[in-house]
Amino acid sequence: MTETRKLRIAIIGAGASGIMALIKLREAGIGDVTIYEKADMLGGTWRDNRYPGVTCDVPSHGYRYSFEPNAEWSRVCAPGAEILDYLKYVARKHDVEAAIRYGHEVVRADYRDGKWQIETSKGPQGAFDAVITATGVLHHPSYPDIPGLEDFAGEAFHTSRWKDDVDLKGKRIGVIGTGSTATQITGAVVDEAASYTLFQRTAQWIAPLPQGPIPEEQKALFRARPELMQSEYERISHENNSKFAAAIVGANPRAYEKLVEVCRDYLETVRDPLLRAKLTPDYSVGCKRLILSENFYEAIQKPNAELVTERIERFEAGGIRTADGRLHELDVIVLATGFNTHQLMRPMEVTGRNGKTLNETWEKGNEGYLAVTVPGFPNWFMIGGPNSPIGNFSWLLTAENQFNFALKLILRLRDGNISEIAPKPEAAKAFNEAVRAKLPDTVWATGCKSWYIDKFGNIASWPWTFEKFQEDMSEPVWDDFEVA
Ligand code: N01
Repeated sequence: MTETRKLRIAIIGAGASGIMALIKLREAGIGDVTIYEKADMLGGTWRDNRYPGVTCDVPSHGYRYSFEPNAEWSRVCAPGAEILDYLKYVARKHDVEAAIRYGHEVVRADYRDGKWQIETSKGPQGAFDAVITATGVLHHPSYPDIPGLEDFAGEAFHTSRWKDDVDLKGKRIGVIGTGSTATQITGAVVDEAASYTLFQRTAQWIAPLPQGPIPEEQKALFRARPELMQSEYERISHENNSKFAAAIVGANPRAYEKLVEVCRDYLETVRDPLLRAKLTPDYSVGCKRLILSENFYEAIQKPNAELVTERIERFEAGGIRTADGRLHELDVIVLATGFNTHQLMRPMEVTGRNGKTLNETWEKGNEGYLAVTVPGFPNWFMIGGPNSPIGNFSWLLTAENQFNFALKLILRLRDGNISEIAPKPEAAKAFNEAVRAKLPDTVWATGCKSWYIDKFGNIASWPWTFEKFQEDMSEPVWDDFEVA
């Protein structure tokens, strides 16, 4: 006879994915859920990244939970603070805060006797039937391996550790890096700086981003006719998934050609041929995550701005010394040097069945099964696990798809007379072989250094179309799982 068990579930992380997971678990009738969050506020990446100019580069009406439309977005692409407010609003509406334990960093998770024993920075938290990790991908700041930072006499900080008390007005500002973060900062601060120096190691492809305020009439229309807002959500998701995502994995060559053309045309708007040459990448469009910007080229052409491509040798008390011997005198240094993307939920110590740790399992690169589960780690479900679709499209949509897949497995635990479920090692092996076989078709494998590929050559992202991802997430292949 089938019995319904009362499950106790831990979610790790109160960012966009963790909030969504809690809401959906409750909807499914699973109420004994705790979210452990190491910070003292929810919001994840949108809490941590509050640098000037922080904006989502996915259009606002496509960057929201499927179940929480929002007619009030102020701009075509929402500023980070507005997304954080949206997450807070959704959390309030669904009474999420009551389930969050702030200031609890999960340090250990041990699978013993069919349960996960969770320990946080505040001590043991007891046994859980299942764990959902919602710890984000772009989370651990990466600091440059350049000597002398401690010698610098001014202010220096990473973009995700922004110092709000540092006034940038009239300062000599240096920014290291030319990723999405640095380009957004450039547009936002160049005008108030006495001088603005951008240190570029690798040029980036940039596509122009349609931006601007959403007119009041459109907001009113969306309030009055939510079905139109829904169509807009579906249109943006479709555009991103069938065109952009497909172009990157080699499934839509026409969309890819168009993307290349748009980027080249945008680069042509740089007037000075020398500067244009410096800004011209020597690899394929999309190999590194594409940058979308409304104003980067315009900003870097301002008279007080300089693009430095000489290699940085070291930091000194007065600024940054480049390999040509020049000292770039600075008051503030911003490290827009990205994130350790392959670390995922670690340094948390996770020990699965038979005492094998996640660190041991992932010694030669992160691998799972369909990005959500890992063999040997029963009842452990990842939102944002290895090979999740990560790119220029809505993370919220990816997270919801992954959670819906995990929920089907969790419901089996609840209703299926079983106490553990994990992917079969051979199923995971086949999945990872397929990932490796598909990688050469993608633009990420065309020869560039990017955070998509780890030091072993493994791809962190999903190498197929987003449609295939949605299809794979729609129903588990039950034969690929072992149960106890
Ligand atoms: O980081 P990055 P990011 N010396 O890793 C350079 C998301 N995001 O924070 O290319 C000199 O892209 C490095 O140079 P190189 C988005 O997914 C989203 O900008 O390695 N330079 C590179 O230029 C994005 O992809 C939004 O040669 C050094 C830069 O630092 C991801 O976050 C907005 C260096 C790092 O670029 C990360 O973006 C912002 C060194 N030692 C971010 N070390 C949205 O709009 C590193 N660099 C949604």
